[in-house]
Amino acid sequence: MTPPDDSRQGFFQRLRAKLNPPNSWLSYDLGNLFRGRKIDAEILEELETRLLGADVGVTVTEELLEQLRRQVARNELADVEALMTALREAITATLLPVQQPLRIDPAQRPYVILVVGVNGSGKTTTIGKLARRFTTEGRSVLLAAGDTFRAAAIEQLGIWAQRSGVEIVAQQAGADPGAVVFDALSAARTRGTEVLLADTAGRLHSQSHLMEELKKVRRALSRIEPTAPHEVLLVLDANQGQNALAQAVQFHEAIGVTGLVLTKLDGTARGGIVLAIARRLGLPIRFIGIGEQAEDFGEFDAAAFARALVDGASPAGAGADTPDNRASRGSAATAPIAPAASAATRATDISPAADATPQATPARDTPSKGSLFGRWSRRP
Ligand SMILES: Nc1nc2c(ncn2[C@@H]2O[C@H](COP(=O)(O)OP(=O)(O)OP(=O)(O)O)[C@@H](O)[C@H]2O)c(=O)[nH]1
Ligand SMILES: [Mg+2]
Repeated sequence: MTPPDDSRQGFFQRLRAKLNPPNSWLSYDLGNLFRGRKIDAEILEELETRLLGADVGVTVTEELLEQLRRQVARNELADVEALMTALREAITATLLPVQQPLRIDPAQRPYVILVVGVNGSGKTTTIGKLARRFTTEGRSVLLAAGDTFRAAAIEQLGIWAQRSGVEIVAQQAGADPGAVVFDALSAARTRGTEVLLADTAGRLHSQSHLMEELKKVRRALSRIEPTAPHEVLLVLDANQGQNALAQAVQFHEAIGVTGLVLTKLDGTARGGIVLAIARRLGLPIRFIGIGEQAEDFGEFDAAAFARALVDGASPAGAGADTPDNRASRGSAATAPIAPAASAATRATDISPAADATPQATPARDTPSKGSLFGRWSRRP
């Protein structure tokens, strides 16, 4: 297994390489094509198209464009480079309010984190990554196998538990998830565990009976500890674009979300959805996932994210990948990255260990991305 990359710098370099590979969809060629030109309507229009294509959404795109137009009118932006800097700053400003890291309150022991989301969004993987993160920080961790529905879910969580040397509380498949988390919280209390991470089965936000079940899980926790869960972490797959936004709205309405994790930002052309989510919901974005391994995970940082989005990978960033990293991610450091496995195509029943190589799936983003690039490359 690759050792965890706890260097913050290393994570952000990989974020740049993965979120927005060298031929980035947002700023690709913008500098070269319009080099030396004054900012005009055509350039702004192209930028608008790209922002919308990246799922930034109409509202935020208009806000960003309006601000840039005002700066152009004030003659503050001399060239495309200045425009890119201004865009980066405007994106950072949009994201800053939701840059609120998760802080484990030592007064709450165990600090209970309930992890929810639709099928395949990355809940169990996120729990594995969090378990690694917390144990690396020296905290004691217990996992609750609250997904009693999907075949092999308990085993999958068990493998992650093993990797971090933490224990897991589980019952047989089909058991009442409320009973599992109840037992797990009791055990964590008895043992004096610092963090309890509770997995749940994936469910569609539109399935009201399953949302009711989630409320029951929540109530089971608060029967033991009225303040629990202390964090309800909603895991969203960034590839889902605007649909992730709809999920967030409905999960939040149903059970009250306190933090978000955006996964699969590696290789998605829809990273702009982070802006739409930030602006629309204002919920703290705690972490982002940029791959399947434990180290492909980090705290959300508004400025770093904006830089990754606008600048893409610098040669230094791509070069920072170790041979190990490159091996485990295919040709990530040298070639555009294939879109992450989607819920529909992933092999649900294989363990994360067997699952380490990102799966290339038919690129549902490719047509628009391709045509955008095609349009660019045809220009003089
Ligand atoms: N590329 C990439 N893959 C990820 C990321 N996070 C999770 N995955 C993969 O996405 C797939 C689904 O992850 P899970 O953690 O099983 O998702 P889940 O939400 O627990 O799924 P259900 O329990 O079925 O609802 C697995 O193949 C993971 O390895 C990420 O940040 N990037
Ligand atoms: Mg799961």
